[in-house]
Amino acid sequence: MAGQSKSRAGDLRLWRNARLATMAEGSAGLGIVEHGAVASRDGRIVYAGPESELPPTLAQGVETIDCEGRWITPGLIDCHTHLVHAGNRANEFEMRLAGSTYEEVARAGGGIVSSVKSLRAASEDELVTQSLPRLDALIAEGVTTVEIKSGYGLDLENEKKSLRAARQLGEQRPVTIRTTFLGAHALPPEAKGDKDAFIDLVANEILPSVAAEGLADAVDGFCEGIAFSPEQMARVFDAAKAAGLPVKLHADQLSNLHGAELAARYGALSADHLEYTDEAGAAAMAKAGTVATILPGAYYFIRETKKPPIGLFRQHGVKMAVATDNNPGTSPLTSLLLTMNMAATLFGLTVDECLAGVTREAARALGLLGEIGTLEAGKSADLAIWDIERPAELVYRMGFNPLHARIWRGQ
Ligand code: DI6
Ligand code: FE
Repeated sequence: MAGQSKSRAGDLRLWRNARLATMAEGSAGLGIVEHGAVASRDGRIVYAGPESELPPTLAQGVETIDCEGRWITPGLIDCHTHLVHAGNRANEFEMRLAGSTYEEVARAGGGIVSSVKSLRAASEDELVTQSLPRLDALIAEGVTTVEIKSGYGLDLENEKKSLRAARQLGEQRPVTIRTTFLGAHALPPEAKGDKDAFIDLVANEILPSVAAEGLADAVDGFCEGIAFSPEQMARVFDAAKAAGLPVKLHADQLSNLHGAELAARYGALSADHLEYTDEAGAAAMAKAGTVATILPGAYYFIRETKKPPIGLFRQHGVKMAVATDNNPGTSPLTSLLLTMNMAATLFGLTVDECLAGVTREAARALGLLGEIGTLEAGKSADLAIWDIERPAELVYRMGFNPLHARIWRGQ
């Protein structure tokens, strides 16, 4: 995994006198342990459970941190961001305040394409410099893993530049970065309206080259009227499969093109947004084990009124992740805590669903459930320690950060 070299080996650490929300699968609710302890060795959890049952070998001569009754959750995971971008689109925000819709702005030459212009003009180092404050805002709230998509380069050189900048962010901060190649995000100006030719370029040239250099951990696309059709996305997914990369999809955000079913058909890790997904889509996702990534920041910011079918997801047993979708056009949001509040207030997710959505289910949406997302022996010792009385406070507040400490790979 990228950045593995940052973790230091050898040390045994113990956090005791804590309340744990282990988020372990199969345990009821949040997997709460009232008088708990977590021990880590070489950056991995070796014990998480009742302090009274801590193996004596883990309690002696180790660096011990008294948590004074604070809560420990898994480090938070933002599983859907476009965090590497240049400039901002506050001007389009003003246009929309004056009455234009997101689609109208996009069709008028603004939208994603204007961010493409800015990104192409920026160097890799400038991209890192501009993106670090956004990453730092997430980290300050206990985030230990961030997924970052490309998709503002839209040619070989600039897509690679974005993904390298994302990898660099992971070298500069104590955080795990997962990169996703989003070449099929929008049509660049030089494609002159020919979506099929551009998809050929993405599927046959850019994607294989990005994959060969190991720059992407997954492949994503934007399946939408203003972007690419399900048939076009399927060509990109076939190329991803050939390159051995898992897929995800921006699906059914502004209309129902049956993106959820397409994602499920390809065994996608996740389908994301999903405001317009219908029951057939939810059923297909459940069957395929595709996670529904809920992005309330974009829903809020573009003043969408159609809500994702949370009831159908519950009914069919679709797992739900919650993420910021941090991007300059539809979700300039860098708070995963506020995102949870939005998921609860706007979409009616429960506190337990919100917390699972930024830990266990976000890990699942990245294909990393074996590594992160719960407090269980064997996983990376990524922890967030909170100054709260009950877990609901993490969802309830708006704009307040109760993080006491953040541990990444045991440090
Ligand atoms: N859906 C979104 O909400 C973002 N990308 C996408 O496919 C928007 C990206 C942008 O407007 O810059
Ligand atoms: Fe997105």
